[in-house]
Formats: sequence, structure tokens, C-alpha cells
Amino acid sequence: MTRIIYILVFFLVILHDNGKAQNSVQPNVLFIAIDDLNDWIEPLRGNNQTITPNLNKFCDKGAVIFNNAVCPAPVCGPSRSAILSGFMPNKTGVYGNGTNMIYTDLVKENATLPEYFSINGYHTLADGKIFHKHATEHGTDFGHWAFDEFSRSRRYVKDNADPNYVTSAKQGIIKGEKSPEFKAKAKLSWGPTKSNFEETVDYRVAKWASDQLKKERDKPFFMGVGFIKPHLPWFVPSEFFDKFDLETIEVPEIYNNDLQDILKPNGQLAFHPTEEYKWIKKHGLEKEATRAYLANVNYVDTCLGIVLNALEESGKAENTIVVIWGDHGWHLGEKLRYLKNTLWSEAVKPPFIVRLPKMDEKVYCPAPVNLIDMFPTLINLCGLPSKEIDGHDFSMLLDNPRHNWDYPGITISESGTSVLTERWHYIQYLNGIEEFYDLKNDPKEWNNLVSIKSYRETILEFKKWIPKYRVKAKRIHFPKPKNYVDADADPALKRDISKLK
Ligand SMILES: [Ca+2]
Ligand SMILES: [Ca+2]
Repeated sequence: MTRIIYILVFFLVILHDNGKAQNSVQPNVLFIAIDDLNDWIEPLRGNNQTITPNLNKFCDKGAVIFNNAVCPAPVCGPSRSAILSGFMPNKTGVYGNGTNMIYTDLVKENATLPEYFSINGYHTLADGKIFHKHATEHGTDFGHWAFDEFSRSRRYVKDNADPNYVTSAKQGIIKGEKSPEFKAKAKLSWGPTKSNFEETVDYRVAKWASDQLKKERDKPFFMGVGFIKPHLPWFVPSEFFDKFDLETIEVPEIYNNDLQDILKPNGQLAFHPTEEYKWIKKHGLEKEATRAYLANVNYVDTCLGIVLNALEESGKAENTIVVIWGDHGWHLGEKLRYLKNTLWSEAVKPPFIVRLPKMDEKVYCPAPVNLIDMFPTLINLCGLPSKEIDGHDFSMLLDNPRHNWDYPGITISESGTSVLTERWHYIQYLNGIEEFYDLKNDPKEWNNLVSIKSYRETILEFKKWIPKYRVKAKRIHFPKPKNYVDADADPALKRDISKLK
């Protein structure tokens, strides 16, 4: 009898607790993605010329800056697919931008992050790039299906580069001058726009978000704000370029022999300088490229400021969790390349900043959390039921940034896996090539230690984290639809969220 009473009391307590969770005010989530942003922001000190006053102000007021966070994959689509589905690339088979997660078995059955918030009583809304955009048989899949409300600022705005100043490798133009000499199969292009600030995409996304923040709702919200700069092309209004003096710009330090210690089994070099790197070098455009990226970072910080100020003015800041994340990093010459999609630190370490309403100081957390950890962490912080996904709840690190954290940061690409801790970085490619770096003594990863015997046992510990299997990628290519027709007719996009796990 006593036992039955105990059990009854136990269930009453549980019922009481659950009732409390539902009745207490759940926090809003402001989920801000910045495309292709590396550590060139003032809080991460990746480049001392960078100007990001709004990020600074935000961090100074109170935030945790994760200075060793990693992305689940080092390129847009796979990184965002993992973050938003909760499943690592080796489980879904999404390793490249050519694979749409909507057609994978796991995503067919499971709610994505915004859908999970929607199922659990939140109003979800977004503008800009949250999911990666894919062409489908029926039109464009913007990831719009995942939100209760989706705005399309991206659709109506063109980059509008000023032809007198544009630089483009593909078109063979440097500072407005066209020549076959200048042409290269390199993806870089930059220059000031003819549009003014208010006509640019990210400004419109920021304006949309600030308007939405003014609205009163009877439900808590999950709001996605997806900025697309500093993604290429680096076209932003001239006022952002003008803040950086080209003459005095310092370019990143490059070690010319950096690739010499990464060898194939036959002794040949595994990596070579890329077309982008060679093009920049050939035409002496290092300073121009550096300035263009800095200008784009300053531009996106300005747009971010509009949203963060609107949040303060709305009075909702005291009940809103803010996460600001980049989908992966970016090389600007390091390892003799530009762009992303490598397993080196430049590409696998994006900025990641979290503010809980109660925070009132700027702190750094060195734990190598993974952006995929946002899914379990946010649902925990908002009192949503737990879900079977990859990733680990890091909410204890928000209370104590030095709390134990047992996981290395794992990044999976088409070509291999990166396993990163605060101290060490191990990389293993599918072709068997390996790298190992001591980040304390060699933060630029210049000296590959993999063949040094004394590290053998440490390396073995890292090898344990390499995924045991990789689901094969299902690539379905469709031609780009005209006029950005929404892919709503695609059966995969008609999701009955009540049936999703
Ligand atoms: Ca990206
Ligand atoms: Ca090296």
C-alpha cells in the first residue's frame, strides 16, 4: 500500500511539473544565420581590421562566444541540413550542395528544427537564407515549407554591381576593365553596388525581422533571420568598401610551403594552390579581396544591428534566446586557397554566439560544440520534449563555460572527417591521408604532425570519432526553375507535421 502511495505521489509530482512547464512563459528564439562568415568578427579577433560594432555591442551586453565551435559540414547545404534536421551528413547522405535533404528517409520521417517548434506550440517564421535553396522538378525549394510564415526578400533583389568598379574572375574583369587576360575559372567577384543600402537583400531581411519583432503574438516565436553576405559575390554599397583604406589593408599571413607536409602514400602532394589563389596572386589582388570580404562583413554587421536594436526596442529581449551562427568558415589565402569546403580550421570553425535573456557579461567558451548541438539545446531551453537526434545539449555550458564537455567537434565533408578539440585537430580523408595539428603551439595549422611517433597514441583516440559508416548521397539534379516558382507542388514538400517524429 505504501508503495502505491509513493507511485501516486510520484506521478502527481510529474503532472505538476509538466503543468508548470506548459504554463510558464516559454522564451522566444531569434535564430540568426550568417552565410559564409568566418572568424573575422571583432569578438573572435580573426582579423584585427574587421569592423563589427553591432556584434561587439551584443556580446558586451551579455553572451557566450564559442571560440572553438565547429560546423557539421564545411559547405552551405550540408551544414544547414544537419543543423536543421538534427542528423549528421553521414546519416542523411547530404555531403554536397547537390543533395536536397527533403528526399532523404530521415527527413521524410522527422520534424526539422522549425517544424518541431511549430508542432510544440510556437509560431515559426523566417526570411532570407535559413535552409539551403534547391531546384526541384516543380520549382525552388527555399525550405519555406518548414515555417508557419515565410517571407521572400531574396527573390526581389538583385546584386546590381557597378560595372565601372566590378572585379570578376569568371567574366575577366578587374576594377571595371575587361580583358581575356583577366579571365579564370575562379569563383571570386566583388565591387560596390549601384543600389543603396536600403535596396539590398540583407537590409530587407533585417527590416522584415524588425517589423515582425514589433508584433504582439499570443504564442512564443521561433524566428529565422538568414543573412546571405559575406557569401560571394561580394557586392555591397560603396559606403562599406570606403571604410577600409586599400593602401593600408593587411592581408592574411600565408605560409607558402604549407601544403608540402600533406602527402599521398606515393609521396606526391595531396593539395595544390587553387584557381582562386592563383588568380589573386597573378593579378596582385590580395588587398582587394581582403578589403571586399571586410566590407561585406561590416555590411552584414550593420544589417544585424537593425535586428538586434529592434529586439531591444520591442521589449522582448528579456524573454528571447538569441543565437548567431555562421554556417561554416572561409579561407582568404590560408592553405593557398579561397572559398570553403575544406577540413582545415579556416573552414570548419564558424562564429557561434548565444545569449540567454539572463546573461549580463561577455564570456568565452572554449568547448568544441557543434552547430548541430543547437537543436537539442534550444528544445531543452524552451521546455520542448526531447527528440532522438544527433547533437548534444550544451545548456550547462551557458551557465558555466568551463563545464566538462566530453565531445570533440566533428565536421564531415565529401572528402573526409575533421575531429577538433580545444588543443588538437585531426583530419582523415576518405583516401587515407591524415593530418594532425597542435592548435596551442601551431594555431595556423602549418605543421602536420601525423607522422611523428610520439603522437601516435593521441591520434588513436581521435580516430575513434571517425564515423563507422557513411550513407551514400542521393543526388537529384533539376534545372534551375525560372522566376523562382515555389516548389509547393512537389509531394516531398507537402508535410503533415502532426505525423512527423
Ligand atoms: Ca554558406
Ligand atoms: Ca603545412
